[in-house]
Amino acid sequence: MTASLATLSLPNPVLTASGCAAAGRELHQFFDVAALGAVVTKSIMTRPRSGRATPRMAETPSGMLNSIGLQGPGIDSFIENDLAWLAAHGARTVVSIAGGHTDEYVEITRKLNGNAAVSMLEVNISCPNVESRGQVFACDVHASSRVIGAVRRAADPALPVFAKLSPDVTDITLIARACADAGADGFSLINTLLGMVIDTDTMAPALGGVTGGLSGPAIRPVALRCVWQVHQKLPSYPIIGMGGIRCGLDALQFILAGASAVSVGTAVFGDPSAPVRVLAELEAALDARGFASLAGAVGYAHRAPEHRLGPDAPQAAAS
Ligand code: RRO
Repeated sequence: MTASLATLSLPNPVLTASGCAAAGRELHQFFDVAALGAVVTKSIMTRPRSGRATPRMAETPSGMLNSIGLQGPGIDSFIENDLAWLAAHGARTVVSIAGGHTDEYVEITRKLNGNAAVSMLEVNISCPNVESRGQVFACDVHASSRVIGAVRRAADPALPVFAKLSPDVTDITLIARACADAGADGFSLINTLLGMVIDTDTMAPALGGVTGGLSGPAIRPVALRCVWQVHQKLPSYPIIGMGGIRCGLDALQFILAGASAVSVGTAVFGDPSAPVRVLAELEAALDARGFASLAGAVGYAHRAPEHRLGPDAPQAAAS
């Protein structure tokens, strides 16, 4: 079940999704956070931030809308309290970083350099809940390239830098290509889709922030399509796939589409143990299909029919 993410090797491919489990403490009541491939922390900015107006969450069919607005303690407190707690509990940590402008990403990156508790940087250039759509860097090739290039140059060379992209674009592969050219080592796909709900009693938007990010099973086909397209265009770049994963077979779809690992997010709100359950179910599903290793299944669905093997010849499928 070893997962390869550029220079980072994880013991298994199931991670939390940024924003759904803060820095892992709450989940640790339900399972050992060190059992996961890694914990992906809530996107952090330079200074403490209170976030958007309430209400911040709304239910939708098969999904959830959030409008948190990057609430967080700021990078210094995060390093001192959250990162230290994760390291003390043996968790591998992917730190999600966010910024209002390129310099803020660079400042955060420099503060994390040299910290042995950090396994990877996930550069969140796709938060939908910002004041201006112009700040959704991942909706523009030049802005994406600028941020990812600056972080890549500022970060420890050994630290993998993954770009977290938005599905709210016409062609996600153009953004992925720009990030790859700027030095991204891989991709986290996908962030939430921008949506909204109107409360028919108050006849006003249900969220204080009016619009919010849609997550959960409703977005799984969109997320899977993004992983498929990016893997097809950039097959040598590792992908962490996410979007509505609730069980091992959901995770398997992402692996077959080209993801080398998966993040479990919204599912933890209803089932806090979902990440470890998904891991066990994924392992069983790979085994049942005869894959000798996770790596043999990554991108398997892209194989031409003549190279695809039926369940009668499973061991060959894993090679
Ligand atoms: O904090 C948020 O409101 C938020 C973030 Br940073 C993000 O990347 N995606 C999302 O749905 N919400």
